[in-house]
Amino acid sequence: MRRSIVAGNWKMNGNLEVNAELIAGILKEKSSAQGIEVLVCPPAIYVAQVSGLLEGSDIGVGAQNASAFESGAFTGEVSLPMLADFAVRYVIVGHSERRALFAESDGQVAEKARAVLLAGMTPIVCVGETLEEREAGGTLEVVSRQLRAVCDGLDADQLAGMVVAYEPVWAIGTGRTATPEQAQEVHAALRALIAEADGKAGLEVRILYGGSVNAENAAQLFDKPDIDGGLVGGASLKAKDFIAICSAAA
Ligand code: G2H
Repeated sequence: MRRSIVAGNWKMNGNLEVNAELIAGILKEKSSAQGIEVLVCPPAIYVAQVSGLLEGSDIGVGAQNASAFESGAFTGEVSLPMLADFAVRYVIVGHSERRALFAESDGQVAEKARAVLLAGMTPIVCVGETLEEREAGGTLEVVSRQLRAVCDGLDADQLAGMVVAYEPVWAIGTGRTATPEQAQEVHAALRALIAEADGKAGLEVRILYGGSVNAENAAQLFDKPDIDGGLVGGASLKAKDFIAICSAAA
């Protein structure tokens, strides 16, 4: 039995006041979403604030990105040990916005995922195809290439311990969601790819769907056998919507 996860990816949104209100709202409503893992991923500068606000709760804190290097001359970067100081346990790696806007390659994403695992944290590895790639029939080839780059060289425990997020680029922030069937097809293929390397890891690894998940479409998506929760952007910025999505995964 895989435990579902719902992770809120705040992207570059929020401020001290808005974050405090959002966390208060989430904590107030959280009792309706039991039995799943819930986490929020604020911008790096607010990780300390949010971590403090969530202290003593069962909601985790994740980072949206991190350096693969431990320390040194990397201006502007945030390291994993720094994030660990603030109780961060999850790190999103390879989000399509990082790949497209900050030119992160499959190789860099793989290095980051490995560094997160070695730091004893959980990487949420994002994969997904563009609209052009989908229309050319290349979806499974693209996501398999992206995931294989990360999986190469990982042992069975590491494969089982990471989290994968399938986020079709054409569905991100567009209001256009993959149908549950489209998502399930890709999730099943991603699970099969991990199962090829290790059967048990294939069964255990959790695969989230991301891309315009909202309170209305979440239940149908999470109902699919290979969808173990969601990585939620826009809808994670409203406590009621976020908790409704969490409840749909519970
Ligand atoms: C996809 C998702 C969160 P949204 O990027 O990672 O964002 O739910 O706004 O499409």
